[in-house]
Amino acid sequence: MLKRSCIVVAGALIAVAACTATPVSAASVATKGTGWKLTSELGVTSASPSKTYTITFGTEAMRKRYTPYLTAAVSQVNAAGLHLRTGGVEANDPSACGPAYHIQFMEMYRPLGTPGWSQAMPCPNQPGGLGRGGLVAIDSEYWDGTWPVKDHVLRNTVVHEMLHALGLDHPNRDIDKDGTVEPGECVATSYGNKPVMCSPNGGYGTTANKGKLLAYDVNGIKQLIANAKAQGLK
Ligand SMILES: [Ca+2]
Ligand SMILES: [Zn+2]
Repeated sequence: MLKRSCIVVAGALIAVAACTATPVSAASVATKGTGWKLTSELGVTSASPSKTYTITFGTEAMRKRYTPYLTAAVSQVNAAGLHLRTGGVEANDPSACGPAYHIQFMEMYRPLGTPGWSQAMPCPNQPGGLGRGGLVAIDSEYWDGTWPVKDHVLRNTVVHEMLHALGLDHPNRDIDKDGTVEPGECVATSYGNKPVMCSPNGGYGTTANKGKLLAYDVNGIKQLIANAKAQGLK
């Protein structure tokens, strides 16, 4: 089974992220709701209503590989009020954030050290909690034949990680009240579909909808923008 994680990419960034989250103080800022959760732990709870976030890729091969997987999700994010586009090739460093409002895709062999795990995070602890992009490290094992992944899982994973970089966290919660938040324990639609941000392996399984956000995830994006506006962040 494919697994995913949201916490860290590597190096210096980890220490910052793990140790010093900026508290959210404004009463008007909401950080979680039904089927969505924002990245309060990393100090990112808003997204700019005016800037455009650009997804870039470490190589041309990656750009060609991932852009089609992201197209539908990018449209949905824009429809929700967050300006997002796929861009070109850009050098990146897994231990540091890139240019402002960039989401940098890279491939790494087991970025978390665990087979099948990919990772992503927003640049942590931004002023006012306003996200400025982040880093995505896709496990290279999906592509070298050592970790076969179903197509819909792969597409959902790529979108899931991108949304982490924008500021969405896992919405898993203890629905069955057994005292533990379990893998896959997320709200679901009447058809059994869970948020693409549900960990692990959320999102639609159908050909028509793989790689798309559910309404739960869209509500999270909308809240990132609403939180910025509520605080007067541009
Ligand atoms: Ca539980
Ligand atoms: Zn995740």
